[in-house]
Amino acid sequence: MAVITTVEQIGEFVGETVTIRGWLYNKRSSGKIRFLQIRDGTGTIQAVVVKKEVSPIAFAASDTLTQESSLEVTGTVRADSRAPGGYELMVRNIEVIQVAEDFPITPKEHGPAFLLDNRHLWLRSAKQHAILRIRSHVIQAAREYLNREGFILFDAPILTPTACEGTSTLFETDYFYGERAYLSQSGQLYAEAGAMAFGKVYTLGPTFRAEKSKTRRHLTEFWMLEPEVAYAELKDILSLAEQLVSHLVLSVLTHRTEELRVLERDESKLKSIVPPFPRITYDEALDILRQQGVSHEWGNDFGTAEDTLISQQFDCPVMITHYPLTAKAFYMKTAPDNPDVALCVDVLAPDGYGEIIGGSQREDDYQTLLKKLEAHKLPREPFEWYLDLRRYGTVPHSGFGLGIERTVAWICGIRHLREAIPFPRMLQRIYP
Ligand code: NSS
Repeated sequence: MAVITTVEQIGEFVGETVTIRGWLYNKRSSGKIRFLQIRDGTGTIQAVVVKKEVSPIAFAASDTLTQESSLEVTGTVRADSRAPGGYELMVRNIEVIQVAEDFPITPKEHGPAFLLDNRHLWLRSAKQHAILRIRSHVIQAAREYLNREGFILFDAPILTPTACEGTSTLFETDYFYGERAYLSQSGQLYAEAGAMAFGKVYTLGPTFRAEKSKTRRHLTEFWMLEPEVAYAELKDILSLAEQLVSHLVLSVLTHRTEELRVLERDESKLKSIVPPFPRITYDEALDILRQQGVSHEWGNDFGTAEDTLISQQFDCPVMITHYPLTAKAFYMKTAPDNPDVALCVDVLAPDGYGEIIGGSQREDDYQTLLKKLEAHKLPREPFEWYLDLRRYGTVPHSGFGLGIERTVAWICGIRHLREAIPFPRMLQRIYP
């Protein structure tokens, strides 16, 4: 019996006979040789089937194999610098598990609607595979960074009695005994309770926005990473944000080079993502827009178009602070030197990618928070527990939310968020 291994590990077995379990990605033939591209989830390798070196049954099998047929291939590992990945498998035997039906996704071009209808199969293609491996790595690197910095993972609930980010994008559902429940827009409010209990916490989970907008930057279900820190002011989370983001980029550059190559990502652009990131205020961002010939009324938040224009002016993520209070959520702390602006930050990824992080210092004074709830026409009762955090040992505290899909899309250099999550949920899509 040959050792069972993976394409990723195959370099450890040069000269030995191993078995790879996978699927046929592609094949071509030349006389008495068949070249099978086998993918096994960890990578792809070329398996060379020479007629006189395998049984007639195995050789015949290599001819019947269709795209995505499942198979186990046993062969000798050969190092070959010309082969993609650096290794080839000289086949001794082929065990066919299933000859697949005609696979709908062929190497030819398909439209996005067709690909999205077949998302469950599209996941197997090289580009999607690379993006989702980078996504997995980004999450792993984020956890690694925050754990190292002494943060505690603090899972927030998904079913909640209140809105965190305004009532216009709430998914509502029936709860028991006539109560309503809402799918969480953000774990933040709960993370604040966590920060008062543990000092430094983070939540990581799915969040929901009933966004009626049909842009390439909006999903109705997306994942957010939300660090929250007690005794931290705005300036403290600005440095946390730039340290975290540059760690994520550096980690992908170091550990996911093959995937970045598949995506043809310009790595030099990622290599220039080093702290400190430029910091500007909302007012300075307005000046940039004005220089670009765009007039934007003071008081309104920036939309996709403004974010794109501003972030095109920078090679590094830019941190925009001090937005008008009117543009932001109820929980943000007012700047001590200007009653009209919030101690908050949006981080925009460069090259027009736009917002990847939103965060702030939180209002920590009981009376002021009460007034802010009223000003935003939010009911007091479901927020009593949140007000308690200001009754029992309140301290300055701050945090932010990093959108996983926005960050992954930017690092991968892909245009649309829908490819940065295994099964995207959008205005007009909930299948598959
Ligand atoms: O609305 S945010 O700007 N901020 C919050 O939710 C805070 N409560 C986070 C916090 O302070 N703990 O969203 C944060 C990020 C934003 O920068 C995007 O990267 C991402 O979440 N985000 C989205 N990604 C995909 N689709 C949609 N619809 C979306 N909305 C926000």
